[in-house]
Amino acid sequence: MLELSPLTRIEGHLAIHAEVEAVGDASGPGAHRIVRARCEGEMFRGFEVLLAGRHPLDAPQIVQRICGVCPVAHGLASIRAQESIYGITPTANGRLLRNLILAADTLHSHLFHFYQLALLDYVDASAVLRYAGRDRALGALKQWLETATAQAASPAAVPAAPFLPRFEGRYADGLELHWTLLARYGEALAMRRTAHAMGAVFAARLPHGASLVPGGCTQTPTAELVAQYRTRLARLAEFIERAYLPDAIAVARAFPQYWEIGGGYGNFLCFGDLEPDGAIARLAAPGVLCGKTWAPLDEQAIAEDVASSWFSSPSRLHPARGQTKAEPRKPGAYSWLKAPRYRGLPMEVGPLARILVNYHSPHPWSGRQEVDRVLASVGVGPEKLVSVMGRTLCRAIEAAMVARQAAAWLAQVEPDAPPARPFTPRDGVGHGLVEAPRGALGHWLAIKDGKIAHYQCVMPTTWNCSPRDDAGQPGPVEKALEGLVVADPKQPLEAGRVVRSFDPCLACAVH
Ligand code: NFE
Ligand code: MG
Repeated sequence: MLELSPLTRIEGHLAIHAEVEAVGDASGPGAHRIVRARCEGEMFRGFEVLLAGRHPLDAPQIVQRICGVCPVAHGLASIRAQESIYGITPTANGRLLRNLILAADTLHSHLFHFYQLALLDYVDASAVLRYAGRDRALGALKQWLETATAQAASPAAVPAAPFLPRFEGRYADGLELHWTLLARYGEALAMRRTAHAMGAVFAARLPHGASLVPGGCTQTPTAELVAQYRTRLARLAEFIERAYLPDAIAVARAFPQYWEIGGGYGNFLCFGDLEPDGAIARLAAPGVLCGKTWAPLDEQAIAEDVASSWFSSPSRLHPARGQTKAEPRKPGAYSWLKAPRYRGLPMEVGPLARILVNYHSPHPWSGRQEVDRVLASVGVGPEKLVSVMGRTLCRAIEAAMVARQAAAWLAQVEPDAPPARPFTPRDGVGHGLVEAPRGALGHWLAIKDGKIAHYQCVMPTTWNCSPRDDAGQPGPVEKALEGLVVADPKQPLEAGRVVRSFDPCLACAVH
């Protein structure tokens, strides 16, 4: 057995259990291959249950508490669901301000994933110790690492996070990468703070914004606020171009074998990042991609299976009819995640899905050249993107695109023009689809007698980390782990790289 439990450096509580078989000496004396993997979401939260009976206008605030990393996406999904019921659309300013708040949230999330969560799968903090003294700027980091190492070596000591302990295994060769990237760990934290401050210019506060409402946004965009956002965005854009994108390319160059690893099904789903509006460009349009076959999105084709999930509610329901009845003793179940499927198929969602769906779409897409340019600089073609490195690099490419698009949206904001339009709440059924940092997110809502009668969410990580469905098909992460060779199942560094390339958030996934 191979166990990653708990899997650290993700959000929420995830355990990976995998059956392995020995593969012989060609891949190393202790090497094993994963035959079958299980992705286990270990916690139940119950947001869908607690929303029932509440006032719909409370929902955007409550659902933002599902997560501290992607709250804006939840707030927007809830608001769009209500707008579809109230028969309203946001004002032009409202739409732009909401895009700008979501852009800030996406940038903080992508930076956080690369520098604080995934990076330590590739760089080795102990390399800095071995070559101590070469760079004065790293003096404080070195001193901290030495203390941490001494503590970790003592049996009584608490292991020192975040750099130690870590799995033994093959990290990047050569010192420069470790050196540069570890030094950026702290700088990226400051950038993440800048992204939050940028979103808060129009959201009043973040992570959980206070200004998102049906009809737009409550914050009137004065010229001064626009300037405040612009200053922070310039700082972030500079960091992404100088550090994030080049660093992601450097990791891709250092680990070329990960273009071949962790692909999974090759099925991708994208909800599209904005409501359609002729005047406002969108970054990613909706669509579905299976292999190289693109198709338009059909929201009615979504259903959630629960054969392997701790729920006694019926299986294969569309979320507009979905139910959440927890059954922790259900035989055969192994996860608190349901298994969302699209026409019965497991689908991957996230930055890679957004980019591939749009790259292969029959409609023109402005990001295509950028993707080709970055891939040419690494020397691989788009067919290699369905891999661990593809996910990692697409997240960085997307961050650069989001920063540029945010500048374009900011330029369209009309200072002092109305950020929202009035509306009258009414009963009905609706849904709101959003592209959250981790992928396609949907909220389905019914309002009766002025109260929430039905609320179902299908989260990005629920798609990616789903367990086996009613037909026995593994979820996308489970599939991506199948066939993976690990040098030592007791130090499953390679499996961590595969799972973290999806940037899982189990807090969202179990909601
Ligand atoms: Ni908790 Fe989230 C994003 C959403 S993941 S981070 O992005 O929705 O399921
Ligand atoms: Mg749900």
